[in-house]
Amino acid sequence: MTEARPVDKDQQLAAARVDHTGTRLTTDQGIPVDNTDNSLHAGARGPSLLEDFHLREKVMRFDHERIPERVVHARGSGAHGHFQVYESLARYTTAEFLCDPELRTPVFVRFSTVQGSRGSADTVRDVRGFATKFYTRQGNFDLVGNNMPVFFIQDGIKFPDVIHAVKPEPHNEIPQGASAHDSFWDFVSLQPETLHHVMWLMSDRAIPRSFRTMQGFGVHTFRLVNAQGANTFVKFHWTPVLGTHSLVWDEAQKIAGTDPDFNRRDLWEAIEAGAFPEYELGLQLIPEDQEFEYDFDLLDPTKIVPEELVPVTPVGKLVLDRNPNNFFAETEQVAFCVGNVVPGIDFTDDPLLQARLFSYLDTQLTRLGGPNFAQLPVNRPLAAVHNHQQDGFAQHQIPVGEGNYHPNTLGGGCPAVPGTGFTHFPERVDGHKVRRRSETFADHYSQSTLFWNSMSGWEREHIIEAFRFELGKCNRMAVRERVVGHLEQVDHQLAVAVAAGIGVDEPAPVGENHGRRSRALSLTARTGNGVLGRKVAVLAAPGVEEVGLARLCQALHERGAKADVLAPMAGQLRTSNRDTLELPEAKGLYTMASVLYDAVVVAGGEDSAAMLVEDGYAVHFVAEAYKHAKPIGAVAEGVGLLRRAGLPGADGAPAPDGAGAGVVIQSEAGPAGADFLEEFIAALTGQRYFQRPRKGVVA
Ligand code: HDE
Repeated sequence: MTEARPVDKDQQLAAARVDHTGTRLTTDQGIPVDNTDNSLHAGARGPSLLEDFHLREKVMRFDHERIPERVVHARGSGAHGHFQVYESLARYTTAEFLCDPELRTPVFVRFSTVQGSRGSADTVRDVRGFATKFYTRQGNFDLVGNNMPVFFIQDGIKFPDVIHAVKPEPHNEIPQGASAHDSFWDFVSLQPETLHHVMWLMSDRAIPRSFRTMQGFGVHTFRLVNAQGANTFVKFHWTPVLGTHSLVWDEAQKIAGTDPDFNRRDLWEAIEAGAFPEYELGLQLIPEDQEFEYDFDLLDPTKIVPEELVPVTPVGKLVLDRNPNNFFAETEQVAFCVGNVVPGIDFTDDPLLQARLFSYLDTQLTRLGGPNFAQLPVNRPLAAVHNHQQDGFAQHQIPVGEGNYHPNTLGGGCPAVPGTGFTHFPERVDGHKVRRRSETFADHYSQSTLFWNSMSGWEREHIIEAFRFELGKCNRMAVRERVVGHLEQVDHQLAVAVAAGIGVDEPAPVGENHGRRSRALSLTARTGNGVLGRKVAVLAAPGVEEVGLARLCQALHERGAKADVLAPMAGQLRTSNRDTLELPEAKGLYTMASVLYDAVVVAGGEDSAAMLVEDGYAVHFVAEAYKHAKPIGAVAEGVGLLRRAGLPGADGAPAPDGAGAGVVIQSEAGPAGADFLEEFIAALTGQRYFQRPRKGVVA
């Protein structure tokens, strides 16, 4: 049987595109419209007439533009790309896209936050979704993961509870995009299985710098099944090539105001600029006979498999290289479904996964208005679709023939069921029907402690501050106390530090910390590859020294970083030799903020520096970047701005321990030299400098 199939997803999507360039306006029925600015009236000042079909249709279409937003993960951003496996994984699976290194499988990825509504800010403290649809030749495989490897609950029946608790409260719909409120923490305090995920949520993982610098995890244990029918347990990991990087909390909150689309914009701009986000797919492979080797249950989604026990093997690469043409048609209408697996990939009995297998298919009926959503261009498989499923709202195909049942002779017995195809792994199941949690799921604290132990000093500080912030926004003292009680089970010092910040009595120690760590859990182990895609603000004003400015921009550009010259007047800049510099990005200093950049450099030039030093906005810009531990550079006269901002060491006096970390200064007059450039780029590679003392910074 031969099937006609489009060569690739782009071609399939292109067939659905409509380009209005050079066309004339019509109604939905194709009737040419003569005037779309005035409705049909009885007299120019008279009542509108019911017969105005253009008015009625135009307004009707507008009235129905919205579909229900996703009940979770409503706020999202998508991109197209492709995936390619490095070497055949035929030893483990029959999934063709994992076995043929020549095959480039098209994908669509949607990143999201969980709690907030569609218009909420990107940088809130929340879990991020990382959902990937692989359009494989054997049908669609959806890997619907998150940027944290564990989940709040163990059984899907608790999902409505945890989501009701974290969503805005029902009586006043407050707060938007935030877990810092009573109902969430009340739930956490009563449901200790949430603790491990809550530790991740209070860490900087919950405020990623970019979707490009975020890990992804399949969370559940899945199965890979090979041609012999042998099964291997698997955990899926996405590792960003740029490293895993986060914001700091103060910054994240400010960005929510200055650029609520921060992560979305970053993804869009990177792809438009050709700096395509890349992620390695890694697998943790666990032989079937090792299912019971661990002191946690592989079926428990609140547990990780530490990389020290089972290493993550890189097996392939995902590249995101095309932005959607239309947000609604693609990003909003994409329908992921955990149940979409291809031959060679299968489920386990993880009770969270099992509930998801129901939910994702079900939710699309409300969101996308009926059962034909798989026909939408972004959801359509590349593999040919043939079955007797029919009718329903918005059927776009015209099935022909009479034999719409199986078996049939009227349709020549087609579509045929040859007995090959997806075969469910024949897991042997034996048990009583019980509404009970397995005892192997009972330990909620050991891996919470493992996570805490694995954090560096600054990561721990951030976690403590996050707990203090969140619980500090919680009005009920009893809830705060109960959460501290759980933290005491994780680590005494953590509980004491949190309690001290939220007016709760110091808890008595309840036991020993087991002392185990997993290095891979710390962000310090995930620095990635250099400065690619980093954004640098170069502060300049009229009279800027142009040779050094040009060298700096070029050096950053050559390494794949982006330099924005920010001057008080956008668009043009007079330089020290009275030339006029056209600024390609017409961004003015006052339209931007330090929180939107990864680093700051103050350019040289006497007049330029003199003006910036008198500019409160510029002074704050530098001081704030310092406080957020970002690399800072200054050339010659530009150092004056660092002095005015009170940066330790800028006045030439020795800086206290760590205070000068990531601050690169060229004191000599003249253009930025090679040493300065090299040192600054090295500082940029270092990402953030949390060793700087935090007391006394005024921004
Ligand atoms: Fe989801 N989840 N979820 N979830 N989830 C949805 O499906 C659900 C869970 C995740 O970009 C919904 O199409 C249940 C874990 C992502 O479109 C809904 C349970 C993980 C996305 C749904 C979970 C996720 C969703 C809402 C517990 C990480 C966004 C709209 C049994 C592994 C996909 C939709 C996108 C979306 C249900 C738990 C990730 C309601 C019932 C665990 C990334 O069906």
